[in-house]
Amino acid sequence: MTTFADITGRLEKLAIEVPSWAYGNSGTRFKVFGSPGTPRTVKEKIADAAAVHRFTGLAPSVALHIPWDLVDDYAALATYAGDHGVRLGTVNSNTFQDDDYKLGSLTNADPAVRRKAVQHNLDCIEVMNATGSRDLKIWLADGTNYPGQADIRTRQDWLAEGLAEIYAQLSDDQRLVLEYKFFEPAFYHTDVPDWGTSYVHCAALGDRAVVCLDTGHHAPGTNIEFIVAQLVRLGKLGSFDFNSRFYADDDLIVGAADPFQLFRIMVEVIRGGAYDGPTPAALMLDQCHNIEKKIPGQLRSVLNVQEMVARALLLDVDALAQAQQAGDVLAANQIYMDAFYTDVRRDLAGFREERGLPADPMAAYLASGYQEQIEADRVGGTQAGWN
Ligand code: PSV
Ligand code: MN
Repeated sequence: MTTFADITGRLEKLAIEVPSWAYGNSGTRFKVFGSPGTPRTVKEKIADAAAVHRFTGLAPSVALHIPWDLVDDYAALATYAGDHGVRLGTVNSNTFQDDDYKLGSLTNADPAVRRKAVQHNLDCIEVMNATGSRDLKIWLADGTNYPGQADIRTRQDWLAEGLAEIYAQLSDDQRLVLEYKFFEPAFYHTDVPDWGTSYVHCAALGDRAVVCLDTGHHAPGTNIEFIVAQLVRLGKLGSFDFNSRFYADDDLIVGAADPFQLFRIMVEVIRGGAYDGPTPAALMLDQCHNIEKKIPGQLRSVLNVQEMVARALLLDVDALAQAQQAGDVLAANQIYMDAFYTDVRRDLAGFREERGLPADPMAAYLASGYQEQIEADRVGGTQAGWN
């Protein structure tokens, strides 16, 4: 039997990276609703991310998206983050919003566009050098809408060439993280649609190229924890973009749609040594808060991850291994489900209090006046969003 007291040391190691864009406005293709208090600047986004960390102790770093988070001086931005108790994390390149990229970026048939896309990623590496960030995360919107529109095989070759040029520019302690997504915005084929394609390119690049698994980027019914197990086994699971979905890439609060799936994923992460073992994966969020308040949305997200990590750590792995070895199907399943059904909320409240954090971070945030303050202060200017 594993008790809560047995897991606190491991639970303390939980660190979740929050996305800067979660604090800005986002929406659907139908409407982006603004909301009072939304940051106008990158610094205001970082201040909000720092609030999430202050109330939870769970979110020590913030991912940037370039050019959404363009500033003149990234070293100064890193200092600003440090002064607020957080650091700058993954740098996400963005080759999906410029008109030149309509028919693709790293896979565009026009060599000048391919060059531009490579150069943008090299510029992002310069940002990483200034901020001290380890990871360059690449997600490509590249793909086609109609069969025959492009030579899907040649595009793989262009992709490999472009990635190799970018990879060559990384320093020894930096990583290239390649995200995949099965469709959207392209509707027929996507150039990096699945973990296998991402893996193939990362394997060709080298040890410091790893896969990013965004939980919203699979067809319905996909067994995501199997992909996790496989990538961890191969030493290629670099990071997660956590969110949840009911239908497609919904980018909802992680754990909202299917807490059990989050539990199953975390079991495999821990099992493979990708939580606190030799091959840690970065646990990041990639979410949009279209209708809920953004800071509470992020608080709920990191707390949901903490809750499922605690339950996954409680899994009695020795008893499970015995039942599995004995071929005892139902006993093994019961041991697994017992961990999932363990209510850890009271223990987590005590765990937080012992560490000088509020027992209920959401209630503490709502009572703190921070939300009212930013709503009063942030008047005028242009609210940040996907631009
Ligand atoms: C694409 O859908 C994606 O998951 C990528 O990570 C992007 O960078 C991000 O969303 C933007 O929200
Ligand atoms: Mn993502």
